[in-house]
Amino acid sequence: PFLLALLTNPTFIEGNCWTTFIDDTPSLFQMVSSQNRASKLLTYLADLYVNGSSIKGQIGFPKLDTEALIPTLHDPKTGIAIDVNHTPPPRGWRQVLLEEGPQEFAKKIREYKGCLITDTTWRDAHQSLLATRVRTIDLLNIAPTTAFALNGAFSLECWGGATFDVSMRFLYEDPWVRLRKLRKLVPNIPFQMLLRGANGVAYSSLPDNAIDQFVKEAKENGVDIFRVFDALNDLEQLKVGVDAVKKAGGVVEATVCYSGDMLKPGKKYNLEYYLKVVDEIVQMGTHFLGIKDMAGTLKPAAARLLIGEIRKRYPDLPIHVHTHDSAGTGVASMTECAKAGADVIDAASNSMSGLTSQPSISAILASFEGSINSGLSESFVRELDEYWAQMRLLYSCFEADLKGPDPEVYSHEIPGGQLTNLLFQAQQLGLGTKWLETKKAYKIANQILGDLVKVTPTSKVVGDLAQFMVSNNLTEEDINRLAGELDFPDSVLDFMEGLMGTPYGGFPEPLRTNMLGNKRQKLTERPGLTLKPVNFREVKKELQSRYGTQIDETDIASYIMYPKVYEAYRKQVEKYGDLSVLPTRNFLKPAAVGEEIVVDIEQGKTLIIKLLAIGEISQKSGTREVFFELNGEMRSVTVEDKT
Ligand code: 3PY
Ligand code: ZN
Repeated sequence: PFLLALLTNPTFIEGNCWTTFIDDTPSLFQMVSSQNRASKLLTYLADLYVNGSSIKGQIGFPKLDTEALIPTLHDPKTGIAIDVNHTPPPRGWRQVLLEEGPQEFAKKIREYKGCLITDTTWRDAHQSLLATRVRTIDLLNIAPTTAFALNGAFSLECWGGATFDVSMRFLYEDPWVRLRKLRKLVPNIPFQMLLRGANGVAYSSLPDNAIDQFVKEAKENGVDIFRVFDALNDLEQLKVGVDAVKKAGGVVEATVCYSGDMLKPGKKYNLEYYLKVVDEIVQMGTHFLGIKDMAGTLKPAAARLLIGEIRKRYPDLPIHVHTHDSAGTGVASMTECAKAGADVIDAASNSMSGLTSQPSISAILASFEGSINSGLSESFVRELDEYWAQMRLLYSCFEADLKGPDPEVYSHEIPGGQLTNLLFQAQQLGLGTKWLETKKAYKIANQILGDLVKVTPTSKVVGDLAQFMVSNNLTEEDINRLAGELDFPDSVLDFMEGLMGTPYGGFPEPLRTNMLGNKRQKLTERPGLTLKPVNFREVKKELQSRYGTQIDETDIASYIMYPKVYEAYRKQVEKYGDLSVLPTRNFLKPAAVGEEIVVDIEQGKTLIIKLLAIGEISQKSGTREVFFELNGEMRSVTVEDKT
């Protein structure tokens, strides 16, 4: 391709060539690189046509068969349309944060007369409803409109949690690029991420310096507010994350995870327990207190009591509450929180709300009406949601297909994100008919493990044990009796070893001793104290030797968090190039012969691709040649037919 670029260059053709021509004509290299990119993209499209989608979890195709329309916002007072692409977004809370720093920002939020909203649509809502599959391109397309419509929001939760590994693992995208690009388009609303304390965004603890480096990069690339939690409310583990955010200069939202219904008699996690954890978090030092109701089991009466008691104890402490609408009580509970003194609550765009996601923003605004200010415009929220209604159709092939609220959540306590995931896995494993059994087993597995606070990664431990019990037909008695013989899932052994910290009330014994046998040790202190610190220089050298010199700090962070996932992601990029530019319909659904696909591979550079024909399978190599028209020129690529 380089030779072709050289031979077709007008200056070269005219013979006006000088000795440094190649060095002085960088466009030659750009041309080669864009031709390479185009070839890789064609390889993906050909592969998709011949072999079908390889995106894990996809069932069927998007129900949206057209390009999504970007809604127009209208000034609520004048009714005049706003040109969001040519008007800078108004000042928001991020300006307060940037100008006055985290401490003053927190103080101003506490002083705000009302209760502000965090919109979770870009993270937890699609994590909970659409298997975290929403792609960067679809967030970027709506980002300028969002910057206007949600200008008064406390934050946009847009990063962390499962979005980090899913984007590399299943969408072949770099999560850091997503963050940077969104940041450019939304300068006015604070960005919020979910950090799993000493586990970073992974499933068990990492060395402390890995958490520090990750958080520093997250802050530098655009995250403002860090909701830091530990899945066991283990404060030593939580502190690792909190300290990392403090060092990076971010806004700390140290969080207590709320598990089950605290008003149930005999509950291990009761009001007294939560107040004690809150006291310790306050001692640790935080800008905001997060309350994380990951399963949606915080009923309105409990919400009133819990937030009311914390407010009485700490009148100046800003409180931010997160919930899921799994049982259908999200709006009522969040309204109670606001009335009891919460400063911020979480909600999602209407079409991305309800069920295992967060409650709907419009429903919250309606229930606040007349008594609580939210800082948001109801008409903007509805206009913005026109986009998400289309996205729900575009990503229909990842719907878990839950039909309604699950009041049983008060009993099984499965977190929102996991509920849809487990249902989906149960279906995939052929346990679909055993879904009810899985839920029952989850409850039993939780009891076997000593009644844990269940959220990533401990919810995965309980879920894995539950699935293990269902697929092997094991009872509680079997688990206890055969603990030394059974081949338990790794996550269960990791938990028992102590790699996720220490549960409140200690580990279940003698089960722990019997399960670990002499296969694994028992950690007696937090994992970070014994894990070997990362040698970043070594990691960088290693990655550069494999992938070239363009490796930067964010690549290093991704690799440390998920080494295997990062390697697989790089392989995909090597084969297909940057797929994040491909419209989602064309990413998930094979093009029809004659269909035109328009791809903006970079600003001002558009590829117009048309699938022309598919060749016969070669009996010798098992491959097919696929013919395209690319910006008017014929191109073909050969791919293996795996069908
Ligand atoms: C995550 O850790 O990804 C969660 O969403 C926990 O609720
Ligand atoms: Zn959540």
